[in-house]
Amino acid sequence: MLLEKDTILAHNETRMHRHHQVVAPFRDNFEKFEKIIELLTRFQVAIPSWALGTGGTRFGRFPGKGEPGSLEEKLEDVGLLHQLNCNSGAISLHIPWDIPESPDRIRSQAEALGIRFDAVNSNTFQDQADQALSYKFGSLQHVDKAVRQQAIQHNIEVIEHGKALGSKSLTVWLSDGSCFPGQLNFRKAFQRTLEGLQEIYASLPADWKMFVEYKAFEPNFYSMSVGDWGQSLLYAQKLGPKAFTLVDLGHHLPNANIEQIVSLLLMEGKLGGFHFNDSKYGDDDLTVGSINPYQLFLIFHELVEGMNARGMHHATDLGWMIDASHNVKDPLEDLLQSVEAILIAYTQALLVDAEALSAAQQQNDVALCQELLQEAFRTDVRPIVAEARLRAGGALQPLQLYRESNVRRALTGHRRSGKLATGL
Ligand code: LRH
Ligand code: MN
Ligand code: MN
Repeated sequence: MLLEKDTILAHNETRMHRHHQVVAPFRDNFEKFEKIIELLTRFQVAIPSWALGTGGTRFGRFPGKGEPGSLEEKLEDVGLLHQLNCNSGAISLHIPWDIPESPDRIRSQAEALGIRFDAVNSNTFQDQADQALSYKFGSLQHVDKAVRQQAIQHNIEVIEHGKALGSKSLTVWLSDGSCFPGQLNFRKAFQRTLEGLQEIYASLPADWKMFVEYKAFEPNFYSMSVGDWGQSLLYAQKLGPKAFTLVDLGHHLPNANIEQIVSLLLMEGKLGGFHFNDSKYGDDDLTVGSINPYQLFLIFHELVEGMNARGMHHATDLGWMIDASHNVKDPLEDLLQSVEAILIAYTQALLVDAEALSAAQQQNDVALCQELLQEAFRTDVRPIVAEARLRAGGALQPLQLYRESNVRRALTGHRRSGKLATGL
């Protein structure tokens, strides 16, 4: 469901006076302001298809109403988000949850909505109904070659689906690992996994990237075969130039210094992309910026510093995606909040006086270093983010407009199922 253009215009009109007041101080530094607006307009954050419905935990799921039941409906929802904020112009699909019946039709629907297909994700962490062999004891690490072959074949099929839609990357997240000491020979598990990844890598088209996502624990609780950035980097280095490490913010042990990880991966040219979310305890998959916005800012500071140092394009040289789950909020509201949090952190990072910071570092002026970072972090940049949206044709206040327009009620009226096709 898309909104009428006039609805957005009317919404903006009623807020325009106030907006001009709050954005005015930022216009003083005209050049910097315009540069930031341009960067924000280009910055697109992909929405994962599986975040469009209510998630749940292993204890239960409380589905909301009007959630998408088909790939077409998932695209519709991303189209609406993108219409509201002009920064959600991509969707990331998960196979087999999102196998398109007609790739051409899906492609033209996406095109009409201004949405491109981000990374395609494989799934060897669940057994599917028509599957010959089980992944209970792993997929690419499995001791049985036939299971490994099945997982390799699945990933190759995922690449084929991605090709048909115009995706340019494959994300592999493996739940492989062990639950108890002694269950697994770590070295052999690594080698088997590497061999499998190598076969998949060999099937990648020339202009594709492969993202190796790591996770410290869960569903395996003693070891994970891609458990941290070191292991992911090892795989990526051994695989070749098209392989990169993917950082999911929720996949670290508590208090990990993610910004330092980001900086070093960038330095090595091996950072591929992000799964944004927030967490307090583990892989909580909470709304981006809801728990630790300072950490998010520090990560973006390293991204901006490192990407500028390497001459990289902020918008296109890394994969940007949300990977969150919504148990108690309307998923679309939650996603609007997440995208906003990402843009705020990005804008704050763009405000950091990089030259002054570098000089202060050189002088070991620790207090000034902190001042410079916090000066940017404590700036309320929401007017800048809103101005970028306004110029792109979006809403000054996307979440408010979503609510005022009673979108969820309308969707509930014409969608039958409340069950997201994820099999979860
Ligand atoms: C599991 C997970 C992971 C993947 C996604 C498909 O932790 O959330 O982050 O990217 O499932
Ligand atoms: Mn993830
Ligand atoms: Mn996760």
